[in-house]
Amino acid sequence: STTEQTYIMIKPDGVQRGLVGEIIARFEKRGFKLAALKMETPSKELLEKHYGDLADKPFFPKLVKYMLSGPVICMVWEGLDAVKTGRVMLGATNPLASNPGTIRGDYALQVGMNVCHGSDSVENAKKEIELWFNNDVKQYKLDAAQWIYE
Ligand code: YYY
Ligand code: MG
Repeated sequence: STTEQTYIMIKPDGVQRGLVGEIIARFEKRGFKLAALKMETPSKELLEKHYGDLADKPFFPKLVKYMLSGPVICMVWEGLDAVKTGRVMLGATNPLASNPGTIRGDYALQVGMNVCHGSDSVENAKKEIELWFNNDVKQYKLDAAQWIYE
């Protein structure tokens, strides 16, 4: 649906490497509507909740440490098939397998520093938007929508 929302986060390496504008621009230019945006220095507890499904993985402690290494940019993007399309725009989890033209395929080399996060299902997007934004997302009409949706 055209009101589907996804949670997209620029990780600490993306912020440090000056990729914030580039990543935002890709979602804007694609036609998605920005519904929420903030910079955050998340707590360990918040990150452990966000990545709760991965708590048993061997890379989990390293992942949390990396995510604590600097501020992140938190966003909600809305539009047609936003969750699936967002994942396609991010590229495969391991940047070595990400296609050129994707964010990870253009800007990253290793899985432990893959620049960005995107929700992997509508259900998880809802959970992540509640976790990171307490559901405080803006509602407004994107005037450009008449030139994006047929
Ligand atoms: O959703 P996505 O970020 O593409 O991958 P997940 O399987 O949810 O893993 C989350 C995060 O964990 C991934 O973006 C990098 C990191 N990670 C890792 O460091 N090493 C792995 N072998 C797998 C994932
Ligand atoms: Mg994931």
